[in-house]
Amino acid sequence: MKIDVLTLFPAMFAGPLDESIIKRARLKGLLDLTIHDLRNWTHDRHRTVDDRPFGGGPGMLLKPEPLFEAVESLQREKTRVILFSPAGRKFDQSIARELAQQEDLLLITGHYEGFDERVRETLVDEEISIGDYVLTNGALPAMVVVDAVTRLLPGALGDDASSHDESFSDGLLEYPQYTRPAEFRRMKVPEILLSGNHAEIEKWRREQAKLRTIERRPDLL
Ligand code: 4GT
Repeated sequence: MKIDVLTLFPAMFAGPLDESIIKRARLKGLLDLTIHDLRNWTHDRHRTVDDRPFGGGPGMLLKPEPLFEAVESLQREKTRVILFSPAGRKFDQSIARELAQQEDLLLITGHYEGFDERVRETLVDEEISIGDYVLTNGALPAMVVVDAVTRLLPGALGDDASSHDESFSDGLLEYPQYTRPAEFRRMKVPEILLSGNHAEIEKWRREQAKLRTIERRPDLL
């Protein structure tokens, strides 16, 4: 899968996407990720990307020209163009699954107070929010989406983790898990997990997952 990111802060992306599973997916060629500096599509001496809103009011907006030129130069036949903003569709695992099916994503991250509305109207296929809170810019949301999507690409996870994900996509929270030692500071691992009875362990885990979901996230049920 190819993902292009348009940002004013390319340096923010160094680090988080160069570690662990994402790093491996890139090395394996599963993910072809390129970070682009939006200022590369400006033409003035100051590389201006923002301007004041018509009608007055506080703050600055991303002006349309660099964004249009950038998207037009980067987009290919099947590119899905995604804009990050608090006004977007709320990101979740089903959107991640849907995006993981695409060949080509172009992620636009904002800054300042937002975008010229014409960007939304004609340049963008879909607007996504990662949750109901306000951030200084869209770089972190873009990284969240790249991470969630990349781990779903076939071959990105080890076999253990991917089959686990499968069994957990029943929409429940994770059941409690333990590793050694069986007793730690007088806290004991539930007896059932040490029993070797796999049918009973499965049953216990499903029960625990349900209880936890009812208690913490009834909205998921
Ligand atoms: C929050 C989100 C987002 C921002 C979110 C344009 C000005 C948007 C700054 C940017 N805040 N972007 N995508 N919850 N802030 O997804």
